[in-house]
Amino acid sequence: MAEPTTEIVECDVLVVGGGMAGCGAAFEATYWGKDLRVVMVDKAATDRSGATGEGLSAINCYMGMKWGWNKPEDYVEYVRTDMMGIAREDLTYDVARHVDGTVHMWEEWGLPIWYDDDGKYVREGRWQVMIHGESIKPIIAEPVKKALGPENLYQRVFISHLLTDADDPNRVAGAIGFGVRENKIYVFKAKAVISAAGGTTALFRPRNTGEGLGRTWYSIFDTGSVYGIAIAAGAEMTQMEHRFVPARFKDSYGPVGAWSQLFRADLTNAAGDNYFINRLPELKKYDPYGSAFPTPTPLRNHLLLTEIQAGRGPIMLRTPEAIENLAAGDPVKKREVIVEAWEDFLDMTISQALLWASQNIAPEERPSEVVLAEPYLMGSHSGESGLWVSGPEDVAPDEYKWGYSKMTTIKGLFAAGDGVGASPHKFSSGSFTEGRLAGKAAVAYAMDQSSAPRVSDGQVADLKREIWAPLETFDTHKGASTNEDVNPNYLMPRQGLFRLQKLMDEYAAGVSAAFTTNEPTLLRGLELMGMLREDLGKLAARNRHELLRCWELSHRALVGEAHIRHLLYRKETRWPGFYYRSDYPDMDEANWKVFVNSRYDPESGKWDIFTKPCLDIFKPTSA
Ligand code: SFD
Ligand code: AMP
Repeated sequence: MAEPTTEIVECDVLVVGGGMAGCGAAFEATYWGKDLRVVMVDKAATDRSGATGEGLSAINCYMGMKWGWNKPEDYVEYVRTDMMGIAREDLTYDVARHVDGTVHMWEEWGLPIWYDDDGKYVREGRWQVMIHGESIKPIIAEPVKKALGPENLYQRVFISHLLTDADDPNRVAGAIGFGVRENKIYVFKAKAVISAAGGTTALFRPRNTGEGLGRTWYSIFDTGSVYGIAIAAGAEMTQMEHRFVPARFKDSYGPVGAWSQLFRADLTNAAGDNYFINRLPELKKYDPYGSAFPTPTPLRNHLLLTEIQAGRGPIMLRTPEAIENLAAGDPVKKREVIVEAWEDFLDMTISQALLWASQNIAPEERPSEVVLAEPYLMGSHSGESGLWVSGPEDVAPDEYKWGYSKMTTIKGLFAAGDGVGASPHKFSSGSFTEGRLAGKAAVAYAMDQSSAPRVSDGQVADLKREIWAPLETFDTHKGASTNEDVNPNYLMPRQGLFRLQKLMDEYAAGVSAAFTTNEPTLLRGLELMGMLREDLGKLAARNRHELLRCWELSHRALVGEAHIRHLLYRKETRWPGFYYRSDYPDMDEANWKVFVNSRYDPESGKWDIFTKPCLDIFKPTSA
């Protein structure tokens, strides 16, 4: 592979990632920073990149304040309870109080939202509204691209590292990456950087392997970069032990929310019994969360998993009865419900509709199997791993406030969406909203800087060499074996990915370990992770596509290591159904109702893990 050329891009605010949070950040930053240069860089094509690129069927975070449905405080209570008590209330409140404005703006931009006969949005559940959302991403991307201007949007450029100030390693100075379709290294110099590069998919061995590999629930664009680039730069992380294990339709990962809330379908065991209702008393042990309504997500999983472990699976989602109940004997209504059922998947998870078609499953005739998927590390759905950020100045207590809102512990580095930890249940609308808040704060920060950070030529030269190394490794050693995939001198990213996924699955409480681990298992996993990360220095790439895979893998591995270290540190089982510590099987409110935070020191390579208080800001009213 030829030497890459280098393009230097100078800007004030750099947004990394063009998904929900990135689009929100870029839109707001261009509004407030009219005299500034705002640049957005996306590893893919923004029209279809990120988790919403494949479409959505609902907006899962909407208060409905104009109709008096909910107050932001109500959402804080719901989120806190769903997280079994551990969430940053200031961050949740900040999103909740602004999210309706985002949804109304999207509607003006052309997003079709369902209306009922009273002229109100159709609600899926208390916080969710239904949309015809197959095209949600291009609809949102269009005005954002217009606000930015084509000269400020870099697509198909993968960011691999952050740059730091030559005089202050704790101040961000930009980011570096490479064009996946051109032989070019990009050096973005910026006063403020907003990291909005999505969550982590395919960190664990997925349920679908072989011919099904690549069909996952969460977005295949989201390969851990939002955490990987920040950890490597020394940013403080929070709740990296947390993960989201979604209950999903088997094999194609169709989401269950519309079925449980809009269509009100029951889940039953093989005998047709409603195991959920029967097992509810078991959750008392997790009070006050165990008796909350709705039952927190991990506890719903826990009931499903324990029923299967008791030998009473498979668990079936009773679609025929749900459709029959809603139709109440009216054939026209029944047809309407069936159409809505198919649209749910055609809007959001087309492969689930294909699976139904290919397996002759008509939802009005046959129930579908539901399983727990492999874990995902993310901060926007029912997961709360991510960066530790400063809270909003009017709500955050001093413990959670050290500067501009959404700024991480690195000066000038902001985060949003999946990137922000302890701030879950944002979904599409909340991630965009959090991006907007970060965008506005990053503009204020950039304007307050009397001088731009200094990027050292040495740092850039070192990183350029490091980024391109897998291509050189391949060129140097490719003749040593007859099969390019197998070579004593290097490791291909595909093999590395399988090794990482196996390790996480077996040692860090994946599917094959029944989501269970303990200290000796984690310690062995950490040892193996050390060897894997050492070997990643020998990654080889035949082309830029594989180079992308190499850097995605490096980010994933760093996320995996952070996850194992955090799992080790928290000595309790707080989220049964997401993971179990067999050596500490109980929830321990007295000692562990705290955030677990960490910082990797890029100089020494050492990790520091510690706790931060989990403060009640808004009084619980019911949970
Ligand atoms: O049913 C780099 N989500 C749902 N949200 C809803 O509101 N309603 C739903 O119905 C939802 N469901 C759902 C959802 C997602 C998926 C995949 C399915 C179903 C099948 C969740 C939301 O989509 C999610 O919360 C937000 O999109 C999160 O926003 P954000 O911005 O944090 O992540 P992103 O949108 O994936 O964007 C990431 C961007 O980063 C880019 N990127 N760019 C440069 N360099 C790198 N190194 C990069 N790495 C990544 C990506 O290209 C992308 O642009 S349901 O299941 O609940
Ligand atoms: P999902 O389709 O599982 O991603 O869920 C979509 C939305 O519905 C999220 O806000 C979930 O927390 C919520 N949800 C899913 N299942 C249930 C349930 N059984 N009870 C209450 N809320 C649910």
